[in-house]
Amino acid sequence: MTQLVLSRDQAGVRTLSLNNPERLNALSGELASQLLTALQAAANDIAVRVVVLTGEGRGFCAGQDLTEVAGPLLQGQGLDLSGHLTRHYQPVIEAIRGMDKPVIAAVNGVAAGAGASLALACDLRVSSSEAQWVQIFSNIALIPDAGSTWFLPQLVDFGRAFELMSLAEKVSAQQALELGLCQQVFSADNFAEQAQAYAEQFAARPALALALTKRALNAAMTGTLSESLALEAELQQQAGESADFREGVQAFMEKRSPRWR
Ligand code: T3D
Repeated sequence: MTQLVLSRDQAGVRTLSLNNPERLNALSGELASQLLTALQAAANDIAVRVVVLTGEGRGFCAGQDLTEVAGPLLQGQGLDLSGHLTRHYQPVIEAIRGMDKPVIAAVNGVAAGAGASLALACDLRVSSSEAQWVQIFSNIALIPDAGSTWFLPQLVDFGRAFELMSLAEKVSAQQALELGLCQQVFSADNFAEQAQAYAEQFAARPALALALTKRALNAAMTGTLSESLALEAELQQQAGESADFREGVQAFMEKRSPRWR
């Protein structure tokens, strides 16, 4: 079986790299399935504190692998796109958002269509200076999927989201930073190293506190203020019962850096 997702561990950071570079890491059903398995393994591995999602070669991900759909489509066969999304994309997006660990998209090259959605689903995004971001779906008369209609308007306003989606405008790394699509832009020359160093900052933080913060932020995106206040109280109780909380307070009192478990 071809390994379509490569995995590498360093300093608590697991880097998952989409590995179909000849097609700019376009998402075949098999690639999506291997990605889901890799995300689940990372979620369940206590040694993994942060996950980085990136791509091999010059692309991050060019969205749906169109060679998979071209045959049946051009022969006039009906395609079960809804089923395809539910089976292949939805579980991946939910695995990223549901994981109790930071997931960082390291967008090394073009992120198009569902590839851009994949990046937007991550908790944080860093971009190579050479990368391009494009909501490319309307170029083939499809609508944005894999969560883009939910994530993008939360980062930019409704009008800008609609504009990017309708015109399939290519967004440079600098524009992505200005729009809030990514948190950092790193030089293409040593992008992987800088992305790793960025991820290690999160790996060095108290893991439970970050996990519960992610849970609270996820809930806040759909809930009311009252629900957020109640959830914060519940999760803060959990954080407050951790050894890391005691260590954090003790370290502060002793004027030293904390040693997180
Ligand atoms: O099935 C469903 O459930 C529907 C779900 C849909 C979700 C979606 O993601 S829809 C959007 C699908 N993606 C696209 O429409 C993007 C198609 N690709 C492009 O428009 C361009 O490749 C890019 C703008 C992304 C990059 O352009 P460029 O000039 O840097 O690269 P290129 O030369 O076009 O691509 C390099 C190779 O990758 C090329 O193969 P070749 O000619 O060297 O053999 C190209 O065909 C291949 N490739 C790029 N994108 C895809 C792809 N092959 C299959 N599927 C792709 N999406």
